[in-house]
Amino acid sequence: MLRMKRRDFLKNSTLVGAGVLAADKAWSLNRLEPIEDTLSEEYPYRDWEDLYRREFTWDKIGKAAHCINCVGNCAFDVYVKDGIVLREEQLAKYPQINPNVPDANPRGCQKGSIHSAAMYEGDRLRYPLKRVGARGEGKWQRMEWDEITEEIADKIIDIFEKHGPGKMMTHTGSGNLSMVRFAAPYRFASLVGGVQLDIFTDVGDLNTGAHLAYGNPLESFTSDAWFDADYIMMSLFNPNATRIPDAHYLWEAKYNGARVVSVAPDYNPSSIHADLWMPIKQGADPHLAMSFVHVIIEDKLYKPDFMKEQTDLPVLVRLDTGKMLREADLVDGGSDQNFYHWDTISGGPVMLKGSMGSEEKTLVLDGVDPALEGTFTVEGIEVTTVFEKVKQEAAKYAPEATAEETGIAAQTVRDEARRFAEAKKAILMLGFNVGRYSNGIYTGWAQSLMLALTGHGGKTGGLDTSWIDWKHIPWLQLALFGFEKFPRLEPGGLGEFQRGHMIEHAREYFDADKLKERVGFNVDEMEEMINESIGEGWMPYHGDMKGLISIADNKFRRNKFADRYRERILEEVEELFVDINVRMDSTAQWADYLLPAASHYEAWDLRSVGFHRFINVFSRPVDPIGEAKPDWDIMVLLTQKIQERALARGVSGYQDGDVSRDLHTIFDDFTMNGTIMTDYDATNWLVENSPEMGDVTLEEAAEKGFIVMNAEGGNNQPIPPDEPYNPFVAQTRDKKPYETLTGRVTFYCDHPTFERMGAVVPTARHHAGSAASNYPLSFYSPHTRWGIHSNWRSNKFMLRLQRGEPNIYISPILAAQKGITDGSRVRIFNSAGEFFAQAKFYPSMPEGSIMMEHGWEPHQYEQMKPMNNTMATLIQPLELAGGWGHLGFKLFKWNANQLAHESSVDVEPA
Ligand SMILES: Nc1nc2c(c(=O)[nH]1)N[C@H]1C(S)=C(S)[C@@H](COP(=O)(O)OP(=O)(O)OC[C@H]3O[C@@H](n4cnc5c(=O)[nH]c(N)nc54)[C@H](O)[C@@H]3O)O[C@H]1N2
Ligand SMILES: Nc1nc2c(c(=O)[nH]1)N[C@H]1C(S)=C(S)[C@@H](COP(=O)(O)OP(=O)(O)OC[C@H]3O[C@@H](n4cnc5c(=O)[nH]c(N)nc54)[C@H](O)[C@@H]3O)O[C@H]1N2
Ligand code: SF4
Ligand SMILES: [Mo]
Repeated sequence: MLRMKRRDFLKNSTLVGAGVLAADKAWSLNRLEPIEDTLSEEYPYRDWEDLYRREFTWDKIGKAAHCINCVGNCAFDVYVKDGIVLREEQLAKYPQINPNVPDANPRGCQKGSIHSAAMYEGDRLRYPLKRVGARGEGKWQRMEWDEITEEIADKIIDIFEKHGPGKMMTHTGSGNLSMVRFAAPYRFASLVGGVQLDIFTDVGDLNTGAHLAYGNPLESFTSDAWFDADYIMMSLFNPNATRIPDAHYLWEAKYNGARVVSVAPDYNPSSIHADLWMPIKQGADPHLAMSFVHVIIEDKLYKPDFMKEQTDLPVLVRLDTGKMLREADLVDGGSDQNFYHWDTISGGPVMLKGSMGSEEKTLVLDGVDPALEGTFTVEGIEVTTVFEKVKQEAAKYAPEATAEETGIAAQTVRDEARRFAEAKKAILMLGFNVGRYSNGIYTGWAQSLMLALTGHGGKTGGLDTSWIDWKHIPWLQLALFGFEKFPRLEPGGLGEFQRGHMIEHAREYFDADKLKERVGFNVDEMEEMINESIGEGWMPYHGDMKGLISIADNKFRRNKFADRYRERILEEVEELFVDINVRMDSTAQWADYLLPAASHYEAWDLRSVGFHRFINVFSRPVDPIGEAKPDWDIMVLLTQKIQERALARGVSGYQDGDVSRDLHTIFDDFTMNGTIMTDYDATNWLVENSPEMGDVTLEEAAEKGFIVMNAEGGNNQPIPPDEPYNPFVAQTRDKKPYETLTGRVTFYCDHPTFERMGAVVPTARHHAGSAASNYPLSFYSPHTRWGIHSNWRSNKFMLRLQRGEPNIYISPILAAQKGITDGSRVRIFNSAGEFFAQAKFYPSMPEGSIMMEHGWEPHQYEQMKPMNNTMATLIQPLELAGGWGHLGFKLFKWNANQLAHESSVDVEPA
């Protein structure tokens, strides 16, 4: 009887009904009753089983990747039913470009695979909202797009009218790394002259040491080029958590015979698979690298031919002034960008080819044999070589002398230096984490020296900087308004530091004398060098703003001295703060106006950022949720309203230096006179105009899910069709000069700031850490496996794979000293701030450091007190140098990082 009745009921039940039933214990037990013979004719009809039968049905499959800053860039199939995304699955159809190299399939990670759930969670923004309470109070009113964009447009025009151009920050953060999403706000910023910070340095990802050496920090390996390396050393890098779809090439390289070494203070998820883990003391990487250099020189493991041709090591340096010998020293009106070798064949000085001052753009030595060592006299001036200077400096760093500092036994360094030097192809992998240490520039520079001495460049190895700058001219044209008008670009770390008045907090936090001893400068000297750099025009800084349009940027989560930074910025942009975002993140929370953006699966787009040659296509599998719109369309609407209102108010525009800010034509300009109105139009325009995409149509590309970039995609050199991409082959094989002052890999910098810091050649400095302030524990905060920064941090699937709330990692030994047990609540504090978290035991943690993965949203912490409140920060003055060859403000290439690991804390049970 019961069975009959239930079956009748179930027949008419809805999904919700079935859920309610499932909650009823007695009934659910019956429903799950095993059926002995599942093939029998008597098999009862059980409606709930249909859920499973229909689970793998859908209306359509679209294509997408994820547009945020994860550097993975993986093509997905997106399954849609009734306008809702049901699930996603790795596409796994990339071609194998070479039969001897493993393919790129399947690409993906656990976060991308749950986006179909996350995109419908409670923090998703669905409607345009206007603040009705105080900022941050959480009181909002829904508005129509038409009304809200009109109100914002009027406020933008007001700011122009009251303050003139240059008072609007229109910053796009790292959440928009796909082409159309990135181009939209940049194009807007170009038209209005908005301030845009460099996103690399804003987050601390720029490998400035690599730029200093190679003149290009973004010329690196595709991940498949790791496969044929026979020596790989990873430092400040945890690819098993942070390069999930690419890491397999490392471990496949190991099967292919490579030795893989991990240098990290903790036994991180990548160290566990390495042949050797070097448990370095936190922040000691420059000392370790210089001890490698020491052994390479002492044991004569270096390769003179490579050094002579590819590096500045044989360039002549004056003994009297310490400056490089320049043409201007010898010839009236001579260039200060021409330099000399001492030619052992002719026994005299020879001017270099290939330097910035030289007409002949080649590294070919052509019968010249430059001396690497010795002192010489040129027209009465005593000179020596850069290599002599390097040797003098390296002499200080015998592995026996640095062992105390690095924690690495001298014999280990000696053994590894030999293995590294003798490798056929050696790669030094530096995680982005290197840019977040004040001494990261020293690490990158010294590691470049290790490589240059041993002839590792091009196909024989080099520095892996985790990013390749592919050549996408039309993309830049779209973003930068045809190169006719530009945003007001600004160094990221420096811009935040200045605008956030962080120097006041740094002065309060750091001990001046200890800081100077550790990093080579104190806060007053740093201030002097900041002012000098801005004053000399080496780095641009645009001063206080009146309005802020923030796009895909979680600045109030990310910045250091967090709460004080936020208070300061909100005070500054009193007149207008618009946030364009997919979800209510910790920045959106404080806005005056919130404009809801389309998420990964809801807009047309393309993405090439990542280290492979595939441009993934986003085919807008579903329409945006609620009233959300693609970022491109939002900008179109905004410019339309600005144009309308400017015309109605009789405002034509403003002269901004040489550029006119034509508010009365801004919509026509933005949309190319109404031809590029939507996300689809912009995507299509890129596919049609980009030579690196070949002659594929968007329809074909969307069907397939990706475009294989052709040879045109390489900036420095063509992408080889059937080989992995190795950096600087154009230099090592084809003898094209590097984009550096001398045209060579650079190890001498006689810029005044480098001289002042005693860093004219690669050397070692400490980071600030506990020895530069009054708290005993150094603190570092790398990236988490279970989120991309703040994205997906509150997703239920991600939370249940970990402790489910903000946690620190602590050595059990330290914990015992402090009376802290695993899983207990602790307070972490210093004079900059405090926060509460769960303690998680991590036996490989050094006893003198605390680690916490960054990216939890402030509102996930107790009392909304985030980790970044305890993060004191600095600026590395070397990264502010300019007016010297390849050193000077360059977007994504040279300017100052925001540093993350300089502070120290104490911890106690809470
Ligand atoms: N899952 C996931 N993947 C991501 C991201 C994410 O948030 N989540 N973010 C992406 C982005 S934008 C970035 S920048 C990258 C960051 O990813 P990575 O470049 O890998 O950098 P981190 O995770 O910051 O730090 C890596 C490792 O550095 C080690 N380390 C810390 N201090 C030192 C030190 O002083 N010396 C040495 N030798 N090692 C040290 C730690 O062991 C840590 O595991 O990841 C990208 N990928
Ligand atoms: N202490 C410490 N701090 C750090 C680091 C560290 O290691 N330690 N690492 C630093 C690094 S390397 C990085 S990269 C930064 C990252 O920090 P953030 O720059 O803050 O990065 P996200 O959390 O990715 O923020 C991007 C925002 O974009 C939004 N978004 C996503 N997709 C879209 C879209 O399609 N359209 C729009 N309009 N918005 C979108 C998301 O809601 C998200 O909040 O953090 C830095 N901060
Ligand atoms: S989040 Fe990044 S790594 Fe993960 S699947 Fe998406 S694109 Fe790939
Ligand atoms: Mo990053």
